[in-house]
Amino acid sequence: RIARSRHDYQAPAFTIKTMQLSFNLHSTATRVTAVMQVNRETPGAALQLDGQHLTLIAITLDGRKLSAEHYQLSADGLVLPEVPDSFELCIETEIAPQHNTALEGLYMAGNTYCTQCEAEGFRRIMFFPDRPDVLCQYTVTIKADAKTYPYLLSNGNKISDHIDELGLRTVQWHDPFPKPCYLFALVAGDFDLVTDNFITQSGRDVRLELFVDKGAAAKGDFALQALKRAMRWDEQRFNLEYDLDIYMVVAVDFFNMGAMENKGLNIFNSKYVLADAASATDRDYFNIESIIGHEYFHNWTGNRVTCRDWFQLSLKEGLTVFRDQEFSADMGSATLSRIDAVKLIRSAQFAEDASPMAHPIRPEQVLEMNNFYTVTVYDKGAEVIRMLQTLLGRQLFASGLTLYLKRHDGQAATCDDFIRAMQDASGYDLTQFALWYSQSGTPVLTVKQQYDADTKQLSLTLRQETAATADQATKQALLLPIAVELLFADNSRQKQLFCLTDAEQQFVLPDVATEPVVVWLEHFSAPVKLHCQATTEDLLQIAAQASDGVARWDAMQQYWSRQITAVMQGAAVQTVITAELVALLKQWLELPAADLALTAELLTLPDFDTLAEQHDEIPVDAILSALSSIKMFLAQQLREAFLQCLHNLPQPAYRYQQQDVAIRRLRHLCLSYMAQLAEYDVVLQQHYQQADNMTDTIAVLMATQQAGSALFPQLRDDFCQRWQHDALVMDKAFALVATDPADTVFAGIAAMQQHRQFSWKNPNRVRALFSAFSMRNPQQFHRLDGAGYRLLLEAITKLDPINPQVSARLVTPLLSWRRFDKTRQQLMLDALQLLAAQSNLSNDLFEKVSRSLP
Ligand code: B3K
Ligand code: ZN
Repeated sequence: RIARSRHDYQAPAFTIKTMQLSFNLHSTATRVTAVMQVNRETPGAALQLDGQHLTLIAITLDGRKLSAEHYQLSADGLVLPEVPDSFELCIETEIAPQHNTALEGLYMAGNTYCTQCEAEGFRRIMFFPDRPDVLCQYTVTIKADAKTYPYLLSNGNKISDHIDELGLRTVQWHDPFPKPCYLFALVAGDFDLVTDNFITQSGRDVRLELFVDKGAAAKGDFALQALKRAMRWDEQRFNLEYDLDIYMVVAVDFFNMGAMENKGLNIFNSKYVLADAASATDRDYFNIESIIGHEYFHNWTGNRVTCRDWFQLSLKEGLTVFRDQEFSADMGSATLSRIDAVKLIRSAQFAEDASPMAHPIRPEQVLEMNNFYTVTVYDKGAEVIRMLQTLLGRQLFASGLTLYLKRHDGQAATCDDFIRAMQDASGYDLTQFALWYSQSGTPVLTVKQQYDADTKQLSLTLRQETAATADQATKQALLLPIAVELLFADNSRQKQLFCLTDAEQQFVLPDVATEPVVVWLEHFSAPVKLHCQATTEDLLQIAAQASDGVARWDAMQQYWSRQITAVMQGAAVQTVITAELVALLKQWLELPAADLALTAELLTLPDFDTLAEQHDEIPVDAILSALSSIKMFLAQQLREAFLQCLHNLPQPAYRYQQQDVAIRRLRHLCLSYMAQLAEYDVVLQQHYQQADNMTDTIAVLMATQQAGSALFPQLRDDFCQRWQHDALVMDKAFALVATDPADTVFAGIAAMQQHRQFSWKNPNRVRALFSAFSMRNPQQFHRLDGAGYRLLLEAITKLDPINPQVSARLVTPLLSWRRFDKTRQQLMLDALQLLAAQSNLSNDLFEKVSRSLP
């Protein structure tokens, strides 16, 4: 198995300008024909085409049929050693979509044919240079039975559609924009169609079509409205307008990830399209809006300008995540969406940086590209773009983006191209900043402040250090934008942005009348771990007064972390959670801030994963027990305050709307503490029974589950019973079973595997049961008898031959075995070694397992 290196890039030896691709659909014998105009770029080179799981039927070159001695066929492709400089190549293949359980290439999602080609799935459809820097114009013909497949879709504009006397439908599509093959898409099926239109800023009328399962039309409305908001937003914020006359979104039930930005024909996991109040939560609505936005924004950052090679993935993904985050911030609560993003970085991304899979946002070495659609490439990538905007300011940043898109329109570009455009548009020297693309690891930022009352000088000393990571031994100083707010005793405040460029630097502020409390890393201005000397009083003051809601939340996170650490080290809870703190929290609950959701966030303890990242060796049991005793203590101390707060808050009829989301968030926070106390069982039960929307229902279920309440099993069973016919809601039930911290979880998971909605072939189901268990049930996953690890091992073993992309995602928590105590290390290592010993391990799984073994 050969990994590829970023430095080995070579421009394509042949280019292909046009492609006529025809499909004669059949579940086990689909015929695919490609007619390509090929041109030589490198003298003397052989033509190499990627191809996997394909049956080759015929090849013709300039009309002459080639016999076997003219080409070499292998499991990975086709080589034609001697070809002219310019020629027409016609290839016919046969594939079996029905047997394609990897869900890459052309496959069947139930009765629907659909494709997923990114990163390297096109090679499962046709022999082709399956690399993002070969762009061509596609004309696609699809043939299928008209009755069974009323909709035959591909990219671009429909140019013909007819049905012959035998009932065979033939539809042709043409996409005028040259694109790499990873953006090709095809869908055939029967759907409910929801339509709308959008008038662009220049006055063009774009038809919007959303295809959903039969009977689900009403659940598509929110996604369609979100799409229109995204289209408007991109015009207003970045002056980017949609470029085709039609934009289609198809929701399918079998999908490896969230969605895919195929040109003009997005394919979505139905989980991120379908919603109504009864079956979707506030979180689902948020995700739908952000993913609809994300895929739409790719039309410019990804499609019009694509990546030269897959090492550049963050060029489109980091940038597009940043864009979708800005969109979400503008559509709802900027504070809440930023808090969510920061939580993800601090838990999952920091963990990845500390794992054997550590990589820079632009990876250096890849065996299986699908393994690099990571929280580092995506979310740390987005943080890097955000830092750029912070450094340049919104306006120069926008000019840089405009220049980048103009300069590279229609091209396959690199991260360096992006940085160069930003630099040229702004006049900033971004040489040091560019290190963020090549250096992995999480910098630790240590800050000190010193105030001299005589000279009125405030000195701030900043030190950065990045520890070695699995992939990189030595690290350099990065350019860190440090946003700071100074809070003075007289309630005045001052903002400042420092650029830290050295390992250690001192910034001296003159004329500072009194010593301020310093709010560091406002709005999480850089993705670092912060060490600062703030006292607990300082933290509480920041939590009460900082002007940035994220900074207020962050101060409380630091505060809670300290108290949790104290309890872990043996302090009694009642000495750590002081009467003053309880009084303050009471006050917050009695007079919640204008932003109710922020009040809820201030009272939410950091989660297990975030706390884990504060330790080199993760003290599983100590963290869990400190968390639960503090939670119980707070529930007891604030029992009336929670009840009162709950009663004081209105309970508006369900709408997904910012103020209402905030009310629900605070109500649910109260319920999560109240569930700790059996005396409130009646209140919780009532809430469950009266809930007329999924957000409230799930809140009670999660509160009782996490509290280990006796109510939980009965509510969960009721829920499963009620929703047994709805697969997407059953995913929530599967996850509720799998994240139950009780010992009975194993029996529960075993039973759920027999549920008629469960299928090993459906990634949503598998993730709902097994990712939920391994990533959100630390109590049971990390059991000292190893049962949790064994359960995951069995699932991965079963899944790998079916769907390697999903099995490789499942293995992630085991990779970090070095972070645990000796007993757990051994148990996790045993599981990994058993995996490694299996024959026919997929490349996906092999890469991760082999990187993690000693
Ligand atoms: N670009 C796709 C991800 C493809 C993942 C392939 N394993 C979705 C997105 O980021 O928008
Ligand atoms: Zn994306």
